[in-house]
Amino acid sequence: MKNRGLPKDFLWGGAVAAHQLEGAWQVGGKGISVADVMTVGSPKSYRKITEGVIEGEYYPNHEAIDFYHHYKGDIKLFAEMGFKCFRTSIAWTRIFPKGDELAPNEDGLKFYDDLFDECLKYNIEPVVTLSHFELPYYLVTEYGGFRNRKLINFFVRFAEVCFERYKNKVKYWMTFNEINNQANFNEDFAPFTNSGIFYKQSDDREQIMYQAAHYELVASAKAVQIGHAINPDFKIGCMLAMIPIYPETCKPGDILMAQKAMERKYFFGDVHVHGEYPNHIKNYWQRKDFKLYITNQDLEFLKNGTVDYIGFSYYMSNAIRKKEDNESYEYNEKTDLIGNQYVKKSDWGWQIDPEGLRYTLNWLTDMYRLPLFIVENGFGAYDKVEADGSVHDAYRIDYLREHIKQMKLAVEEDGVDLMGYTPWGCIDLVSAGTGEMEKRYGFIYVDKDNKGNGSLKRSRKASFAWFKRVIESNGEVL
Ligand code: P53
Repeated sequence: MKNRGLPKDFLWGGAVAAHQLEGAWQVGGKGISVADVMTVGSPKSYRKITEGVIEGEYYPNHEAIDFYHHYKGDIKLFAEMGFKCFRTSIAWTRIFPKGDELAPNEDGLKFYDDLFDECLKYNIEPVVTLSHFELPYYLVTEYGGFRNRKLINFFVRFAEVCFERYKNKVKYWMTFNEINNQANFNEDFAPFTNSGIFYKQSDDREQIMYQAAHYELVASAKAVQIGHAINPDFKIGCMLAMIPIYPETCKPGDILMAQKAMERKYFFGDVHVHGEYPNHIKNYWQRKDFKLYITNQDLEFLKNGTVDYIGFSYYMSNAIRKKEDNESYEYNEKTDLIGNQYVKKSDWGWQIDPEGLRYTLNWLTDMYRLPLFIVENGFGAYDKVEADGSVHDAYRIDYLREHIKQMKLAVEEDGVDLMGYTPWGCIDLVSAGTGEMEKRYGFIYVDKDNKGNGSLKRSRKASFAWFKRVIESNGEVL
C-alpha cells in the first residue's frame, strides 16, 4: 500500500538571496558587499573580483532586478502561485554597512520589516538566510574577512539584531549559505563569497580555509544559542551545498576515494549537527600539520549551538576515481572530479540527476536524523521569449518534475522528514557563479540581459501555471 503524500503543512515556495535580486546597492545607507565587486562571467568562466568598485566595469548585482523597488508586485505573483514560504536573505550591508559598527542602520532594518510584512499579508512564511555571499566588503579590506577571529562577533551582532527585530515575523532561519563551498579552496570564487577571503600567492590556502570555516561554525553556533534564547520557537538551520560525489566504479579504491572526498566536503554538517569535529578531519589536520586556532571555549560553543534542521541546495551530482598513485586518498575538488556518463548536463555543465536528490535526502537522514529542508533546486537555462511574450520552459518543468518525484519517493517510501521545497531563483535573478542574467531559473521572467539592458518587466513563464498546480495539489499533480 502507498503511504500518504507530503505533509499537509509542507512548505512550498521559492528561494532567492538579497544580493542577487534587490539591487539598490547604495540605497538606504547600504554598504558595499563582496557581491558588489564582482563582474559578469560566462558559462565557462567565473566572475572577476575587482579591488573595490572600479569605474567602467559592469557589476550586475548593483541593480540586479531591482526587487528593492518591485517587491510588492513580485510577492503578489508568489502569492498567486500559492507560495507558503519565501526564502530570502538579509543583506548584511543594509544592516551594518561596514560590518564593524556597534549600532545597526535603521533604514535597512525598516526595509526588511516591510518586506516580511508584505509576505505575511499573504500568509507567506519568510525563511531567512543570514549570510548568503554578501559579507560587507569593508570587513575584507580592513580585517581580511573570516581569516580574522573578530568576524565571529561581527556576525553574531548582526544575527542578534535580526533575531531581535524580526522575532515575531520570522520563524525559520539559516546561518551561513552553502558553508561547505569553500572546501574547494583551490579556486577563488568560494573563498571570497563564503568568507571574504582573497588569497595571496604565499598563502597556505587549505589551512586558511579550515580556520575561516571554524570561525564561521563558531559564529553559527553562538547565533543559534542567542536565537533560541530570544525566541524558543525559532527553527535555526545550517545550509549545505549538497553535490554527492559518486565513485566512478565499484572498484574498492574508487568507493573509498568517494567516501574520503565526501568527508572533506561535508564535515561541516557534522559540526553543525553534532557540535563537534569528526575524527577523520582532526586526524587529517594532524597529518598535514595545520596549526589552527581553536579554543576550548570555541568547542563548547559548538557543542551548545547545534542546529534544528538541515537546509540544503541540490542541483547536480559529481563523480570521482582513485588515481593509481594517490595512496593517501588526497582530494583536490578543482581537478579531481570527473564526468558521469550516465547523466546529461545543463548548458553550464551541471550534471542533471534527479535520483541523486533521493540519494541525498536518504544520505543526510542516515547521517544526521534531523528534519531536512530543500531550500534550493532548479534548472539554470536560456529562455526564449516568443513574439507574443510567452516563455515555453518545458525543460525547466521537466527538471523540476523529475526532482519532485524523487523527493516524494524519499518522503513516502523512505520516511525522510522533509519540511519543504523552495526552488531556486523563483523569479529570474543574477547568477551567483557567473553573474549572468541569462542563466535563468525563474517561474517569472524578468526582461534584462547579461549586459544590463532591459525594461525589468516581469511576466509569467509556462512553468508558473505548472508550479501553481503542483502547490495546489500538494505535489500530487506533476
Ligand atoms: P548559479 C555552485 C554550485 C552549487 C550551488 O548557482 C551554488 C554554486 C555557486 O555558484 O550556489 C547556489 O547562480 C547559491 C545561490 C546560487 C545558486 O546555487 O551559479 O546558494 O546563490 O545562485 C545557483 O547558477
